[in-house]
Amino acid sequence: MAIMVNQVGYEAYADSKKAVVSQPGIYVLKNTEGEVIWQGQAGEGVQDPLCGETLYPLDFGSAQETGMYYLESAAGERSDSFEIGWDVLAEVHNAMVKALYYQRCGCALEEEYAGPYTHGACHMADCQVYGEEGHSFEARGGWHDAGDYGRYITPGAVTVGHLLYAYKLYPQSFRELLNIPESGNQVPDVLNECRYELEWMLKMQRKDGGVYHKLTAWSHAPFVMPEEDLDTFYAYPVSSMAVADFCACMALAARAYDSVDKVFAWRMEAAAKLSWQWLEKNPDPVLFVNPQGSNTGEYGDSTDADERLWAAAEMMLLAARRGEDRQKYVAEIRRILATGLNVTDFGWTDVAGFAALAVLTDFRQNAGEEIQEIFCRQVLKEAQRLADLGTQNVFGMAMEPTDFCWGSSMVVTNRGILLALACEILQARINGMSQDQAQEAAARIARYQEVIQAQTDYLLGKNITGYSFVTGYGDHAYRHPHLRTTAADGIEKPMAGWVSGGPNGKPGDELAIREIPEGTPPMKCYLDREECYSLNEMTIYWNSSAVFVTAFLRSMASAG
Ligand code: 9MR
Ligand code: ZN
Repeated sequence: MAIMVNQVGYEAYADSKKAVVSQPGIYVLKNTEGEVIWQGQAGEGVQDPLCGETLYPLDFGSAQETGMYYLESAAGERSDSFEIGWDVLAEVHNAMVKALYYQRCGCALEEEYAGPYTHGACHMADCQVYGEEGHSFEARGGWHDAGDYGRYITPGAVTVGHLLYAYKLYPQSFRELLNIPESGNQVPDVLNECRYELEWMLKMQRKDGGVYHKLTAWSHAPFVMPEEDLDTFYAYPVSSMAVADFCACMALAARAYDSVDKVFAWRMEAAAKLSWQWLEKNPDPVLFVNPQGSNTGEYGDSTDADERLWAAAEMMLLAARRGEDRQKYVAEIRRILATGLNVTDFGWTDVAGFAALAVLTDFRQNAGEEIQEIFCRQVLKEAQRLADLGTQNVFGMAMEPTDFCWGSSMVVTNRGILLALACEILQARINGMSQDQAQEAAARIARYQEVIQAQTDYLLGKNITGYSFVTGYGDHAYRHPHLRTTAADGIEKPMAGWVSGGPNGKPGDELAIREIPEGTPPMKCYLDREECYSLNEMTIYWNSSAVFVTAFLRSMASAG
């Protein structure tokens, strides 16, 4: 028996509020006093391909009074509690941004901002350039990538990318102060927090514009606090993915910080231009593989075309803003698009979706109509595919069984980003449409929003595991992330706001392989165990992707 709900809550105004239940029949919605507020029948059973069970959808959308509630079956089984309210995602959204603060490296975390999760300044020593004996430099700062203490350029750029595009599109979702050291300086805290990473990224650039792929130890540290990890950190060789992601991210940030801090924006612009020159001089991919025997994250890739596309798109926008010639960037975008590259993903392997975000949210249409159309067609086509996927499982999610991979939570939320982008495109065009077309577009927007909501409901507990995949949010939030600080700090509760990687149909760590029988349906391949890094780690970029989605939903809530 199970009643699966979004354990954080549902927007009061929403006409549809969805749960999934394992038994057919009548359900009631009760408030904290136990009064019945709503009563209704579960829908028809669905043999669900994601979790392998027959389950029933339950929609209690007509319940719109704000308060705390739970659902109850005729047999008396209760769901976790949840809120019906206004802007119900505000807190979890802010916590997911704030969580990045806890990953700050090269400084101490003070009680004033970190509560009990303080630690001393970590990873303060200069790093060695791998393979260049005697060459070391100062590269303090940035965020620890994940449960490990490594810092890597490509995932860092992706994290900042998610956040800056989200901020650009939904600034009203980033108004609250997060109690970080810079809070109250008149700069939105999301920009304050991103700057911590950007300053570090700048240090990772060589004088020739090349950017070191990553800064890690040779092997992952044991489960110790970060200031106890005194291992040598190496700057690993330059990769063209790192250079291009760096270039894109700096160009994007140069625009984003222009009105906030001109000097900082100028530094980033100069850095972006330098890396662009490197890319021009090095047209062939310079891929990255870990040296034999080193076990820290690889973030390998088989192509750098998507990274170069993102760089070209952002350099084009920067040039346009400065009134400089943008033709060479446009030409590069055209060249890469002509290879038939997909432009719908927003992860560290495939960043081409960021180029789509850049180009399609540029209302001056600097890329020109033809390029604009190529991006647009792909994004809308993918959005429709995802919406159709959402009719094929009881959770209403845009997921197929094979999508539950390492870090499946980001597949879930990146699809939310794609759908949000499709909504933007349709919304921007609606005024020029005939009435029929406009009606159809409005229906599609509504449908995409529904799927984005389903992705979010899943993350916050409406899934077969019954866990909310965000620490601290929900009656049954997961509690044991694979995270060195949490493992070592002796505090029982992890800090709030970390998104778990989530179910992984191909478990990749020893414990998960041992405990999860082969053939287990993918959504069930999850354990809330610290050891399970292939199921239950957290990363900066899984958080930032989720932040984009909650920023979108919050903006809907304030518009609705
Ligand atoms: O997020 C990465 C995931 O997509 C890969 O499948 C996995 C194995 O290569 O690596 C993940 O990234 C890890 C990185 O290499 C090191 N820091 C922790 C990351 C999350 O597990
Ligand atoms: Zn550190």
